[in-house]
Amino acid sequence: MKLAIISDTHLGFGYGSEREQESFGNAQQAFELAISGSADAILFAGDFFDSDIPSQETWHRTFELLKCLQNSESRISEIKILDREGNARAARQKGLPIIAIHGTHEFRGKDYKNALEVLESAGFIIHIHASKAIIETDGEKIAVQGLGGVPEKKALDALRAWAPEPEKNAHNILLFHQSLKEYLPFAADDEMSVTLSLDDLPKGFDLVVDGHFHLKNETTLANGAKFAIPGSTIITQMKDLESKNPKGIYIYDTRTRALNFLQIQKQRKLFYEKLNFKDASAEEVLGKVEEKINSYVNSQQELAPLIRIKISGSLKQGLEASDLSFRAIIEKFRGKALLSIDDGLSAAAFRMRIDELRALQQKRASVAELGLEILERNLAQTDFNGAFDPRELIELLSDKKREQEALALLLGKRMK
Ligand SMILES: [Mn+2]
Repeated sequence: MKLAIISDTHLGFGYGSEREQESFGNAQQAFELAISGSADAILFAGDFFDSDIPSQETWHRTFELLKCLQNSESRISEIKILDREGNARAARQKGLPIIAIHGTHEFRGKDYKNALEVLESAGFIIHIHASKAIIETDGEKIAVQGLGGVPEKKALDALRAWAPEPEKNAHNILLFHQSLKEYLPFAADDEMSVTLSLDDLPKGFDLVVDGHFHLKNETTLANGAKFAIPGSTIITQMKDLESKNPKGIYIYDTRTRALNFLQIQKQRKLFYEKLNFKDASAEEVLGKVEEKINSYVNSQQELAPLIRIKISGSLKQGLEASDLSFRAIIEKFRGKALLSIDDGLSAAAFRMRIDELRALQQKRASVAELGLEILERNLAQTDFNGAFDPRELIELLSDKKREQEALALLLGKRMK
């Protein structure tokens, strides 16, 4: 049997932004890959939706999207679901079955219905949570057991309480949606509370699938099981690693145990660039940023690329980060690129000033002296050099009545 393995479609991601169609477009392609890859069923590892309470627009588009599965042929006529207590129910779904667990994004408290339970009620998917789905076709028996996403702190307890046993005389697959200690460098922002590691996973499964991580990964576990992270079908975080890992789905063959990764054809590219400056002018920073963006943009791109530029270093003295405006650049590339410019220059300049203050404080100078010393040092590196007496300026500024004179001193000298 061939099974498509898909995860983290995040339907509804970017709602209200230029990217609001993307999660649906990518999920559509992922499902089409499953169909063209002759999958008999789809296994989904959580975060189908981006939000626990999807908008009406998201529901509507989701129903439209899932029609392609409903209209697709399948050899599987019935799937038997067994809950923890062994109670069975027959789950029927028109077309190509999709067996899904919920993710952390759909997680809701036990008294509430999550979005995937709603989708199951509407007949679009089969939702499992701490339960198993048995598929029997052409003499093959596949048991898919799944645990939906729970808060990381509770993951180990939840897994131990559930303690799934592999089904006898079947090909056994386990689905879950959590962080793992071994993959923390790629993890989201929940690293502090991760409780699960690969060693905690139940034994005796042929294939173990984890959602949640948005970068695909596959390995073989110490106990011989295949382990696969399909990754998300959409870029949700503009991290460097996402720029190097195209999105797609797995097709898994239960007879050969081969995992085949198929890329989504039309997907938005992410370019990630770090730029460092030292005592740079505004022109230099803006020029370099524009040059970088230009090198990533071309007219053949069907989807405007995401370009993230992380700027660090220092501006030349006398220039504030607030003097630097990227508005013109963002305007220039509107429609051609989706820009995210992370300006770390201000932080650097600020930190430098704190360091200066600390050094001066150790000299136990008076506040006025500190002010003068900072002013002199900064002026020495600007075009103002020697244009007026800094001490005179500080004295004028320290006397409330003479503020106008201080202003005249500055303006007068500058106008020369
Ligand atoms: Mn996710």
